[in-house]
Amino acid sequence: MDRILITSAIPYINGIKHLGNLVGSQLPADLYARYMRARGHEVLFLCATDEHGTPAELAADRAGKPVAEYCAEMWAIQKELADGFGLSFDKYGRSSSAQNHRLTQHLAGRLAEAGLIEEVTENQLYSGTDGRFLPDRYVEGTCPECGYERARGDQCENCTKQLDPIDLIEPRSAISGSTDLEMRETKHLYLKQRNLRQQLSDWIDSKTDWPILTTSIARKWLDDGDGLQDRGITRDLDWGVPVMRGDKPWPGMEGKVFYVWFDAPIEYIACAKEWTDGRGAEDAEWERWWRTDKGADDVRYVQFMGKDNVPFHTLSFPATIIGSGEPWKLVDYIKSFNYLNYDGGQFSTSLGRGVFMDQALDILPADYWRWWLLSHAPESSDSEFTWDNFQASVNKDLADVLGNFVSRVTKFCRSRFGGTVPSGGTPGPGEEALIARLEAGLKAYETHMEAIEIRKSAAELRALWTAGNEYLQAAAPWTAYGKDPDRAAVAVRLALNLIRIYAVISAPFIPDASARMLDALNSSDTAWPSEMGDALAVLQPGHAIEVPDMLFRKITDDERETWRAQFAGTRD
Ligand code: B3M
Ligand code: ZN
Repeated sequence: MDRILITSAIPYINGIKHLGNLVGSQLPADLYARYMRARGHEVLFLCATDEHGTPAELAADRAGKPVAEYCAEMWAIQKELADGFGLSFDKYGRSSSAQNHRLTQHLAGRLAEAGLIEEVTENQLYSGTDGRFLPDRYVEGTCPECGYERARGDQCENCTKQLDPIDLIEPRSAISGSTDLEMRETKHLYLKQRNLRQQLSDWIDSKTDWPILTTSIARKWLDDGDGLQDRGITRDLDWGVPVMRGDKPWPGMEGKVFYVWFDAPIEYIACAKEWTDGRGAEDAEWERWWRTDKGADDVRYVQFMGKDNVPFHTLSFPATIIGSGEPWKLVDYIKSFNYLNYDGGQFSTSLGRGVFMDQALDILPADYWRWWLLSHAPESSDSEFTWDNFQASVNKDLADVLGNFVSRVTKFCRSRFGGTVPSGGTPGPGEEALIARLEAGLKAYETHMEAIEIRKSAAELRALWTAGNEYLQAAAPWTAYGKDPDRAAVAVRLALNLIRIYAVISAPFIPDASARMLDALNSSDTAWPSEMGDALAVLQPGHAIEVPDMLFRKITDDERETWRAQFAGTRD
């Protein structure tokens, strides 16, 4: 049994996430967590809301609420939606937690002691109209790297380049749109990342098994020359973690807070402490996941994120961890994702374009979305959500293949065998051929799941469902029943057991439907089918089953068109 620590990039607090956000980190992380638990490993799966920085302040402003109140409300909403999608976090924390405040201040203190912090007096954009400094997202303008016109002061969404507001061409205030910006002097702390360049470079080079998407982005910023500049880790903002050197004031830094990208990844660690503190458990319990001097050496740590987050996780956060000189666990594997597009364009939070998590659950159960999103995860390139494709996948994979199998088998069992697993007959060549196919398919599925190859995993799972259907079609127990009831009994017994196997192996993708399948079988046996022959004998003759309500319904053409129109424009 292994121990696996899994974190998903923590979503910004500012509003409900769209399906592109969901498939870019939280959902695949959940798939992996569920799979690893199902295989008997010990898993700690953490996520949280990212509550600091300009996104939170700007959104609270727009909502006309104090930012703390806004964050508390949005946390509850995001948590409820995460539950609605079946995201099985062990803890859904908050980057604004006391735990994260303390740890962020502690790590900053450690970095200062290690000589890795520099105080820099610099010029920052100041808006006379707004009467304040404009850090990060408070400024928008044209990206100096790629020319994208709506680049934000912290990063260009288009080319992923990390930016400073003063890098932007034709900068304007995101609050007022005002362009009468001036430079004013202010003092900030800089993390001397350049001192750690060689260590980071060697570390990235040692990760030969990482996805190319991850390492290519990391190497790009390391090799670019300007990729690993020292970075300002404080801001002139009200909301955030107050700048302190451990638990001591930091002279000259009064009234300033740490930069959101400094404290957000630290929440991965602090969240584990929230997890134990919330239950009154000992620190040792979370430390064995995070501190290599307390057992975390045996942990495999896997992170999930969209490609725009990769520089922060391959360079900035490791710089904090390594620079602290403390024995914190470094990530072992980073699974990153391209973007999911929406029906001929981009999902857009600011424009409200696409389907958002709350809207998705309003129209269909989570499993429909989970299946489509995961089976079309933007792994090797960007992928696109279209209503035609969504309808086709749901109707075919879920309704026609899996749902139909379950319905036919259970109904036939009820009508011909009194709703109990039939006895009699012995397996023949048809059954043997199916078992061989299932064994090979399951092996492939496991290999892909372990490698976090999500589309390939989904394709294998679908192939396993199809194999059962084809067997059933060929065995045709409804025809066999008349002349050879034992033949029919063999097929139905096998097929009922196959439903249990499907429930177990499909649960990481479609947990609700899987639970309903097990319910219908009156079984709570979730043992992984490591030995196919044994797994096909779990439900013994005489065991009573029920016919479940329809597992998956089909999406009609009318619905498809209604939804296409409904989600074409802007939200609300
Ligand atoms: N909140 C960006 C995002 O949601 C950011 C991730 C933080 S991970 C530590 O894409
Ligand atoms: Zn750009």
